[in-house]
Amino acid sequence: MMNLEQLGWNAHFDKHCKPFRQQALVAARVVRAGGGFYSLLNADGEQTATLTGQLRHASSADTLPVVGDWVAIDTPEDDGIRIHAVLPRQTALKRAAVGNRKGQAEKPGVPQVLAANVNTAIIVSGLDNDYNPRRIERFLTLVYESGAAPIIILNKADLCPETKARRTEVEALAFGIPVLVTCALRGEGLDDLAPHLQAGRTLVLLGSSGAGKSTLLNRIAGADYQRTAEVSAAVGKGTHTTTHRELFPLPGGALVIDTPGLRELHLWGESEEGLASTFPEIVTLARQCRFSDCQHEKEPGCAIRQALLEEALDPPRLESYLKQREELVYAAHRQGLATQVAQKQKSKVTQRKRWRPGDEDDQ
Ligand SMILES: Nc1nc2c(ncn2[C@@H]2O[C@H](COP(=O)(O)OP(=O)(O)OP(=O)(O)O)[C@@H](O)[C@H]2O)c(=O)[nH]1
Ligand SMILES: [Mg+2]
Ligand SMILES: [Zn+2]
Repeated sequence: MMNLEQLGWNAHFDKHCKPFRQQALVAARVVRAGGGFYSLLNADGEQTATLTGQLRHASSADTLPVVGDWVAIDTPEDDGIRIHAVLPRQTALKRAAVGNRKGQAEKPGVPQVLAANVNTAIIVSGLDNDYNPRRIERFLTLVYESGAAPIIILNKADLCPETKARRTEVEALAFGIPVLVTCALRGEGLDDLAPHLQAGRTLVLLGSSGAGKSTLLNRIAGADYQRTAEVSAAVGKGTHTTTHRELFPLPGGALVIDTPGLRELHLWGESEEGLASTFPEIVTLARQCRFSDCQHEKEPGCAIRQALLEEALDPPRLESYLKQREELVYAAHRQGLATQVAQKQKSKVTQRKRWRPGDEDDQ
């Protein structure tokens, strides 16, 4: 049986759980969510719970429980265990929501929370056709914005004749965060992960389908926790083998969340801090522009355009920065609209078909 500390519990959650303890509620961690049901772990083992009507109706999609969340639950009664509240998150990985399967319009301004309370996010990139530095930069912004610490894993070293060059290229955009080159299939290159796998630490595996996330999980765990499958030879892409996010307590004590490869990653952010962390050299340059609101287009005294001329800055890197910034500005705009819509709707009592927890997976 695991105690709460082994599941990642700490003083932050303890403090925020106090009012719930007074209502005789106890804490548990969400390990899986889907179809309105939540699998939870605490000292009593694994249990399944649903939301109280109050929580379901009061919450928007981004405040409902997700994998990694700590929740306050009641004791089982005839209708099972119910989740009364989500404890404030220490970190949250969010992306702009994509339209759901039924093709319904996306809800403006509500991000999708991929996972919560993650200490370390492992960005996995295959060194085969999957390799794409621009995509790594997108994941970096997502992770920085979440508050978790990123690590980059370049996997499938066995399939790449130029691992050294690619490592150097990725190190240049990583600005000191760890870059590991691994072969998950043979279990090579994973030693440097050990310091991040301490007991009670939560990690998440992010990356495209087929990059080898589940293979890495199985390697680190030392057992086959997750199914893995060949990358399609025809299109060189993964087949979306993992279909839902799930948290696995490993024998060594760390907690690892495996995720399905994301088809689309549209950025979401409440600030530009994540962006600034991913592109520190561009932020530094921009501070040297003559005008503080320089758009780096035609203004005189633009340090960024000067750096391009001097080949001190790679054009694709700047493009990547500008594209991410545009997405973040758009997300902020939608968030503003959503706030207006929410205020208008408050007066109406519309209970039409609701978003259901679990509808959010890519599969
Ligand atoms: N050659 C080689 N193949 C690998 C390596 N790591 C994983 N693979 C293979 O790549 C394929 C995809 O691996 P998965 O672990 O299922 O990929 P995933 O990232 O979990 O994919 P999704 O669950 O679809 O998101 C499998 O056939 C693995 O055996 C590696 O280091 N080298
Ligand atoms: Mg997988
Ligand atoms: Zn400029």
